[in-house]
Amino acid sequence: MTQAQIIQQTLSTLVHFGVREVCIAAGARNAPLIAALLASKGLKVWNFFEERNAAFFAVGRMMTERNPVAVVTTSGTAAAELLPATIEAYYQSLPLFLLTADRPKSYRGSGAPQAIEQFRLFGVYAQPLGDWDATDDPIEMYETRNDRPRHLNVCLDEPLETNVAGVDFSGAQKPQADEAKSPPPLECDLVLASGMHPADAQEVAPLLAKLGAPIVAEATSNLHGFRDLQPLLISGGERALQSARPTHVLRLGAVPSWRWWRDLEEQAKIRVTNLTRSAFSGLARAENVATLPWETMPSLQCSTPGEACSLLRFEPELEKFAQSEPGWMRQLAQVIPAGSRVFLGNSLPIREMNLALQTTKPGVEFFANRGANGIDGLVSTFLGTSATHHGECWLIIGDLSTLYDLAAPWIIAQMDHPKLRIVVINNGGGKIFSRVNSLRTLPEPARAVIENRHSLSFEPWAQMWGLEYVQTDDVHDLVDLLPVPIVIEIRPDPLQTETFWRDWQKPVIRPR
Ligand SMILES: Cc1ncc(C[n+]2csc(CCOP(=O)(O)OP(=O)(O)O)c2C)c(N)n1
Repeated sequence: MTQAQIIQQTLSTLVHFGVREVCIAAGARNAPLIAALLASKGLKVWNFFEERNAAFFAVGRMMTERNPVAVVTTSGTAAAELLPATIEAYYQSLPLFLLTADRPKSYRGSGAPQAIEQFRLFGVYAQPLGDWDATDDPIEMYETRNDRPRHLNVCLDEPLETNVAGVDFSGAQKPQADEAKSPPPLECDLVLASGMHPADAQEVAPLLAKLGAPIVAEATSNLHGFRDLQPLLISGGERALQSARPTHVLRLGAVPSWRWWRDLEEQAKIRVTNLTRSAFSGLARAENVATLPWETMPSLQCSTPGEACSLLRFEPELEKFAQSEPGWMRQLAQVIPAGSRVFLGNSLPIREMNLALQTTKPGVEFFANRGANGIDGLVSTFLGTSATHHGECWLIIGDLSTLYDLAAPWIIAQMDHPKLRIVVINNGGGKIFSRVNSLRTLPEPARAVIENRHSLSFEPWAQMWGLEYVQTDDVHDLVDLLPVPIVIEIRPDPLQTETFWRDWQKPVIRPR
């Protein structure tokens, strides 16, 4: 193939898979691809200076819009920077297209400048779709499934062609999902729900109302707004689950963040059926575990085995500990306006928001990166989820997670979205580790290292990117914020946080 043919074939492949949005991070080797993409019609192009942000932003775009997105890099370690976001996309079953420019195949294994082993670079995490250079013949693409990351490695020789034609992306169609087979009837007495797109929550809510089993739902399940489900939704999350004695659990959406779910590993007698868009069961045990594709949901015949499992309900005392971390989640939930989109960071925010759901306003949507539970790329993913949302967009994130992604605000200048609220819960390190029982007995110096304790402020970060900044301990400062992007730094009271958790984590004694 000539270079022009390789580029045409590459762009046609993106059209074939329904890509209409790309995130590019430029170098010289991918300049011909960039020129062709910019000369194309019907394509939204985001422009990044580095690849990690580009890829995590793409994850955010796919998560909310549910369309494939491509990320385009130059050769060498630039391509390798895509790995963490690719892993996240893999575990969320998102159609991320990795388009990496490369030197010709004859350079492989030579150690020549910017010639690394790019083919199959992403291992199991991205299916190789092509590895094309001048020695290859043109091919036609037949594959259509769009539920995983794919890698297209495109080898371009010098002189690099810059006068290349684009293509028309406006006709790109999302490939259809495979026809779903009808699942066998299903009996379950407890529902766990996490990580569902609001449209999926809407789809499954009538089924759950009919089933009548208790539902323990994380914020990210997006189930809390449904009136019919209110009698079934059990408050208290993890604590309520400790009182549960189910025989058959139906898990919906992403893998839950509760300890109780991890402990199910050892409880092989409890049957688990997963109904999820990802192919993963979220449990290492195979005994008594089944995983159904989300598409089977409309034909699911679901009933309780005579009696639904009974659970105790618990209400956390968040008002009493208003300045604790969970108390702050309640305060934030009260001021986040109806119709906002909220992205929750790993690790504490996603757990703490589960306790504050009673106070959220109608139509608030929650998202999180729970594919691989990383604390990297969260600001970028949030910005991807926000890029085309018309309401307010809130990120609630830990301090170390923020430090991971300091370059993320680069893309804000290209977003037509002023109402970004980035809330950094600055507790001076990775405080999740102070809650892990087995680590509490470590000597103090070891705990300090593991928590990465620090006394950094996020004000200079906001200033660097031209974002408004406020540090506050009064939630009233956050009411009716101006429609400009703002970094909000909150320093919860460590003593209140400690006391809250001590009270909340008392073992649950179930009455006989
Ligand atoms: C990329 C990555 N590195 C390390 C971890 C392990 N890890 C989990 S939570 C955490 C600390 C998070 O600290 P912070 O963002 O301040 O949030 P907090 O725990 O205080 O809520 C770390 C390092 C991870 N999940 N992802």
